[in-house]
Amino acid sequence: MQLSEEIFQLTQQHFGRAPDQCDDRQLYQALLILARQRAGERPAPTGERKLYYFSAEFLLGKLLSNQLLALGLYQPVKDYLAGMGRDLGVLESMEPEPSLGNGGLGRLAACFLDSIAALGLPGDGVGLNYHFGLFRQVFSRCKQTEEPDPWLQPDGWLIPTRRAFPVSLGNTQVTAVMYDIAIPGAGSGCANRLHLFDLADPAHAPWVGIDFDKGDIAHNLTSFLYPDDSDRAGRLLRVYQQYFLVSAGAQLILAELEERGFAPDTLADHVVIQINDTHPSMVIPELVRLLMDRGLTFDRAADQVTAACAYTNHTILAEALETWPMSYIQTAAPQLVPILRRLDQRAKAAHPDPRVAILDGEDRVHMAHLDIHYGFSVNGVAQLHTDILKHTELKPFCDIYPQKFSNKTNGVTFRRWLETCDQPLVSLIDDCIGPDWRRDAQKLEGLLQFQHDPAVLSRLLEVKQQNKDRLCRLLWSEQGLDLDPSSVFDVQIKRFHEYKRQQMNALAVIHQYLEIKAGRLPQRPVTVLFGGKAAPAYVMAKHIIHLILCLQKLIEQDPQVRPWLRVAMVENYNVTWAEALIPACDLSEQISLASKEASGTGNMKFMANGAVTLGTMDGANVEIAGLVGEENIYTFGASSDQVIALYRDRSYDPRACYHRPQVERLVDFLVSPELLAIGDPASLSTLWHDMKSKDWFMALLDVEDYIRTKAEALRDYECRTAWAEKMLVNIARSGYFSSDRTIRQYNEDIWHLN
Ligand code: Z2T
Repeated sequence: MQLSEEIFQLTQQHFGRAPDQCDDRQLYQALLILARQRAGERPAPTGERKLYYFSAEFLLGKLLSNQLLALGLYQPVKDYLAGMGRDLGVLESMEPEPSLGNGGLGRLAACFLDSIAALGLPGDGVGLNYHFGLFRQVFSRCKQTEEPDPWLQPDGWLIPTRRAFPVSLGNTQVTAVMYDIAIPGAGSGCANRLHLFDLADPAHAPWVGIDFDKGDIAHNLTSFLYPDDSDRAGRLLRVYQQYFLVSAGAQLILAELEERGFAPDTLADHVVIQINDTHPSMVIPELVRLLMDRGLTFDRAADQVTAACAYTNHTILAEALETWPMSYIQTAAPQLVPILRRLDQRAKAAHPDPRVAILDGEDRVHMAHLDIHYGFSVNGVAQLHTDILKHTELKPFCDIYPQKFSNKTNGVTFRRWLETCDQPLVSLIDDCIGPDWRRDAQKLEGLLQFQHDPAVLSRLLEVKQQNKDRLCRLLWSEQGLDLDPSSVFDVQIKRFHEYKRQQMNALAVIHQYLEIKAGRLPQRPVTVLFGGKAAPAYVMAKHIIHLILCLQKLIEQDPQVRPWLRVAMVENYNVTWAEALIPACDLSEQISLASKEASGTGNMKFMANGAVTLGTMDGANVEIAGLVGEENIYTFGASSDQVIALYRDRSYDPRACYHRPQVERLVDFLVSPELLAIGDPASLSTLWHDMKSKDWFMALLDVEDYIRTKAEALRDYECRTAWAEKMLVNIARSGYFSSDRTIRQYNEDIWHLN
């Protein structure tokens, strides 16, 4: 059937009217149903082995464009709508964004599902159907407040299934029911599934703030996503959630294994489980338990599970490493306790070194240790991160199991992060090198032959300007911010965390402010854009947000500074905002303390959209620098080796850095009369004290080099042709960071599917 006919039938059937009589919501709904049907009908990829990607988070973002693109319907639908004077972008704004993740880890899982399907590999996601996604951020009196995010719609993307599994949680029996989201692969003709488990008939409790542990488990189990990024929520409900996820997921694996006609003791031949950080690590003891129920001995069960499970580490931050008191597991999943004790004893018998113990002297379970002993693969997410794991953080394990360790540098799906979010740039790329880069992002290197082509370079600058104009219109209509599209857009968007050092960027803003006050004007106005959420309980991160919102207000009120410097913090930063912000960015801020950002993935998205990076030699920035060369990136700051030595020797001295004259006046501005008149004195002075005396993530160590390097970048920006060359080289070299490449590597080295 013709596309237009099919849409006509759908709107007739659901709304009793022709498409051109439908409002935006009805038309959106018709397209959703069309995509859901088409994707649902696609066959699964075939193969003897199947991947299950276990993750507590899948940060999908809006799905309509993405699904249409994978189904080959994106351009046809756009053309069809254009013929009616309608716009896909407008329809998609009807869609609530499924924010079932915190940040990088959850978004990585979503990019991976997209690539696994596009490569035609048999692999499904396994996660939880949170009824409330990550909280909605609202600013009130220059502070973050949190509101619930009910994202579920009556007739949305979820496909109910007949699968249901019993799960015993402590002394209550509950039923896990399974919902699916179809994940069609672009160009592969098949579709995988994201399985989201939920409680059957929960009587859902209303929003009760952030204290999820109050109230009873059966009501709250799949209500909320824990809002912690690179941080651990040591809460009992989290253990319940994790166990519910892995028990249902493990039962699904064994049911499908049986349906495929394979015996339980061949698990490892037919199944590979990728464990996305330690949140789903209890799948290991749960599978051992279920295999023993099916007649395997403990040792054979443990061997099968070890040969089927692979673990990805996403951070070296100590506060993020999960260790659960055995008493919590005793409460939430007592059936796992004897299994965990036996797994621990078996590991201790082979490896008595207490540094590699699963159970420590305080009867806490070290989840990462469990994964490393009882998995066949351990990977980091960027080369530097993997090196630090092997040589520092996990060295004792690497000495025992050197062959288990490998690097898999993260990647992002270019279908979302270039093809659908930056259409002006896509047209330019297509005009230069044709469409083949869609299949193989490395082909973007073909752009290098235009590095000195004035026509291409000036078109590239025009594309960036168009994207900045579009962002300005959006920020004006959605948030009442009126920005200057001719200013330089300097963008830092990511979760608020001290190690990511938004506070250091704020100090650079203060520097620029004081320069303007002193009559030293920049060559061109600068707009410093921020976006990101702080975990509700992360007090210091909230102080940093407060500082930025105060600076924004201060400058808005200052007619001397406002024409030259603006600060704009986007409210409720999410995937949808990222899709508008990234194409509009000139300077990409990636300024984490070296060694602390495992990889970063925003850095890759910015690069692909023609932003130039201002960053430390941390995470994947190191690989970006290697690909583009030093003339096409601005790096600064202490190296990871230096930082690691400073921590090891406890020799970082924030007071000494503070007393450098240029630094002291920036830090002291936090408690200046101007700022105290705007903000909360208690919040600002707490941050001021912390910066001077603790500064755990060493913002004052790098701040001078940072300010100097940013000034250099802004000077270079004025030579527009030279800057456009940098943009072009960044786009051309970004193909390495396609998640299609990452997934090929996972498959070749770890999964061995097909
Ligand atoms: C997260 O987003 C990341 C690490 C975590 O460690 C937890 C969460 Cl929710 C437990 C991020 C890293 O911070 C980032 O560097 C990395 O790019 C991303 O995971 C994906 O690997």
